Amino acid sequence: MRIGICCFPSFGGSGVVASELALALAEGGDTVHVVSSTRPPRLLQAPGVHHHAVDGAGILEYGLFDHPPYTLALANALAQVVRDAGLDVLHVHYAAPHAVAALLARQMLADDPAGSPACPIVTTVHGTDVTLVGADPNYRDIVAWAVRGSDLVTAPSHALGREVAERFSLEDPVEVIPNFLPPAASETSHPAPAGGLQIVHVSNFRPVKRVADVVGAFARVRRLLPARLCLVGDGPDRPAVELQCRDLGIEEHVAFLGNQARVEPILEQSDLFLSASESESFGLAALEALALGVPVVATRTGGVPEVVCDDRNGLLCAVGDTEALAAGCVALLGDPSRRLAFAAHGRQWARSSRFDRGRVVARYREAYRATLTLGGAAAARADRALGGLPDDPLQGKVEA
Ligand code: GMT
Repeated sequence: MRIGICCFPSFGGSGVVASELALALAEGGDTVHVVSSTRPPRLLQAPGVHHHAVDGAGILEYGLFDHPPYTLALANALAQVVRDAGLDVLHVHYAAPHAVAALLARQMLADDPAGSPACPIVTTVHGTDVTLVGADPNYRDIVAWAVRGSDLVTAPSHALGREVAERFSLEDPVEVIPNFLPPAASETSHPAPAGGLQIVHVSNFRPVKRVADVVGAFARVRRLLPARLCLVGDGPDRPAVELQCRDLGIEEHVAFLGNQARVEPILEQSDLFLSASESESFGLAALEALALGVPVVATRTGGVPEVVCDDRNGLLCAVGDTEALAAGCVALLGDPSRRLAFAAHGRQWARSSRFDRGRVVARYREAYRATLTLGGAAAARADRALGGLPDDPLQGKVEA
């Protein structure tokens, strides 16, 4: 098949899932075209994957726009790639702006006098595109339009699948295809032992990750155990978290490692993975930790309980309960035999068929094939959706 993939070039999350999927599909013989603003980090060395960079910023030189209209440049690029590469299917990751741009591209091609065979659109929602962007009144209707107009919607967890179906009143079922374990995530790199007890947290330091709770919980742990905390990733909350560490007097026990192309060597040197997210559709970093035998202490939210088995390979607590997060860390760090049992369970669970790369990629291929027979049904739905969006079922009635 000729498959187009559109994603963010991010170090984690949807960008990683999309990149790893592109690599696996290309490895299996499909022709893969990735469209993103820059080459995603995991595709820097991927000769089998064609990359198309989208640069909407050049237009700023005219002085007309305050911000580059990236979605328009992306729609333009997607239409070109669909037409020139003769794509069979276009798979977009994250609804906004990717699904919106894909629907615009489809409309452009439908009106193209040269004609172009209809290319189905598969949208994978990843979490905040539904829970944050999709809930924002400034974006809700256009995200709903794009999701409803996609030929197939997939979600990495049942929790997010339910939420997107309910929030956007989808007519067709959402297909739940879990994220898979990237091949390198289960390879042991045998780094030098770090010594002592190490807790690791990996995120993009956005408010939804509640990194302040991670640090708050860690400060409580420090009162009882001589542990250190490794913070991997970068984002808007990092300066505040650095300040918080200084205020709490724990800065010498906390390492800020920034974005890392590969987190496995750091995970392997760690005894515990700690996450305090407000919401989390899946939690890929937690899965990667489990695969390397690192138990998880996390908040019970969204799809996390589908990835972390409470009291088997991790401990789950309520969002915002830093005391419980700290107690979970102390319970596992202070009990090596329980920690080892959790580590063994996690390794087996994360490497089970449920998260197996070959199996998950085969499910995506089946999903793509199924959309080939759908024709213009979704396009018609999208046009109808423009005319009358349902009231937001999760937010109450919309004023007439
Ligand atoms: O975690 C983030 O904020 C990044 C975000 C993304 O879209 O890149 O991650 C989301 O997608 C990942 C891959 O499916 C999931 O593992 C994360 O749980 C999900 N994040 C949230 O739902 C907050």
